This record gives sequence, C-alpha cells and structure tokens, in this order.
Amino acid sequence: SRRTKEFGWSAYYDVDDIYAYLRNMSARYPAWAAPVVGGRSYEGRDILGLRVRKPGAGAANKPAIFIESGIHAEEWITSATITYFINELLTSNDPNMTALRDNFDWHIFPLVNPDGYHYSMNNDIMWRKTRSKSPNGCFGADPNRNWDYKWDLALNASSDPCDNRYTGSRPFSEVETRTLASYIAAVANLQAYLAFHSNAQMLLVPYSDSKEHVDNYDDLIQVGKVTLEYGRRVNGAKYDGVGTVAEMLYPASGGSMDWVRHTLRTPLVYTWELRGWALPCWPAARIPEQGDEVTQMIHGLTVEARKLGY
Ligand code: ING
Ligand code: ZN
Repeated sequence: SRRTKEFGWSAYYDVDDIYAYLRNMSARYPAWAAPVVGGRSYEGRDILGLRVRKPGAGAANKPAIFIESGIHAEEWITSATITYFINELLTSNDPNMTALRDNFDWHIFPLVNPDGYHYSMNNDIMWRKTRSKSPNGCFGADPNRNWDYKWDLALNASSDPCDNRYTGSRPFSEVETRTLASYIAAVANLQAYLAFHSNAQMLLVPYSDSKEHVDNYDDLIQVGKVTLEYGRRVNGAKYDGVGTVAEMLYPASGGSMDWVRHTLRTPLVYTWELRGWALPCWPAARIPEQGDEVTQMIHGLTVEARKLGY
C-alpha cells in the first residue's frame, strides 16, 4: 500500500492526499465530521467533502453553510486555504471556532474539480477546466461557466471547446457541476454558499451577468464589508472591496453562485477572490497566512449576518 505523506500547510498536496486528510479528520472526530460525496468527476473520482456539525439533539435544525473550493483547477491556494479552515474548525479551542462548529451544519468541499486539479498539478500548471473530452479533441469546460443560469449568454466565456473559458456543450454538460448542483439543492436549511477563487483580492456577490442587485443586496454588502474588516485585522491585507461580479470584475455567466442564488434562493451567497500573489505557484509558505485570514473572515461573516437577523 502507498505511503501517505504527512499532511500540512507548508506544501501543496494532490487529490489523494487531500482526500486522505478529509478521511483522517472524520476518523479523528467521528461524532463531528463525516465524509460526504458531493458528486462525481468525468474521470470517475468522487467530489469528496466533509460534513461537520455538533452531535446530538438539534443538529438537524442548524443553518447550513456550503463551501465550494477548487472549481478552477489552477487556483490551488483555494483548496489549501479550505483544508486549513477545516483544521481550525475541528481542532481549535478558540471560542470563535467553537461557536462556528456548534452553530452550523457545514458542507465543505475543498476540491470540486478534482480531475482538473490533478492535471494542473501533474501536467499543465495553468489548467483551469474539467477534463471531459470534446468531439474535436480538446478537453474540458470551464466549470464556473457551465451552471444553468443565464448559461447561453456566454459572458466572459466561449463556445469553442479549445478555449480556456469554454461554456460546455449545454448547461450542466459537466458531470461535476451537474452532480454537485443536485447535492447542493438537497441541503436542508442552506443559509450561506461560499465559493473560493483566486486571485483578484475582493469579495463578490450575485449577480455576475448584469448590474442587477438582489433584494438583500444592502445586507450582502454590509456583511461583506465586515467580513473584509475581520480579514484585514489578521495580516493587514486590504481587499479591493465587495460588490457584484459584473461591477467589480467583468460580466460573466453560468457561474455557481448565480445559480445557487437564483434557483435555491439562498440568502447569503459570496465568491471570494483570494490574495493577489502570483498564479499558480503561490508560495506555499504563505498558505497559513491566507488560511488564518479566511478563517477569521468566515467567522466575521457569521457574526455580522446574525446581527442583521440571518
Ligand atoms: N473568478 C471568477 C470566474 O469564474 C466569477 C469570478 C465568480 C465569475 C462568480 C462568475 C461568477 O471568472 C476567477 N478567478 O475565476
Ligand atoms: Zn476561479
């Protein structure tokens, strides 16, 4: 049997090691954490995640928070950051962390595009897409342009299968997005959906295709500003602010958070753009810095959301 490297946050790890880490954490904390399969990949991998919630009575009624990370294969820092967060969530005695693990039903997926991540680590470090094979011989669709909301607008996207931002042949053509969407739709009491990208250093809210604002836009901005402030207190990092994708970055369509917001009416929906160090080989030595920052930001988000009545 293969030897597993010891897992940590001073290097990047491949899919099998990250999945072994998730299983190890559920073995260490069996009452609190369970492996969950959020979907399948084209090459037959599971989309493996961890469900974390306080054991015992009342567990079923906790608001759920879903974390999506690694949808873009080359954005390695997102997955390392989220395993760092999992470690804090399960092992820390900081009262802020015990509050997070006591009060929410967590569905955490560090690698929702495992085929692409594996390919980026082993073959082409700039790989972004899935690894499905198109009839013309090119590979992959952009899994954040493939969701069934405004898919056909193809904004910041392409209908060319060889393009890095290929929409896919139809909405949910990719098994990863299709299976993950059905998992998300079945999560009871979903209060927050948090997606992680790099590296524009900002916090994004729906929608992405237009400058239309959702009905609780003001709350999202308020919670987002406080979230960034909690992050700034850790390392002094200033993010560029919070706003819609269309207004802050570029108009884009077919992304996960827009589908979640529109289809499931999930009240709190955010996409993180993590820190602006160079893609893709972020210095692994800086993973803990990014991890601490995001951990405090998630804490801050829940504090401010609660103040506003969520
Ligand atoms: N950024 C995201 C992207 O897919 C985004 C921004 C978020 C677009 C949500 C659409 C919806 O382009 C990165 N860095 O990939
Ligand atoms: Zn991305």
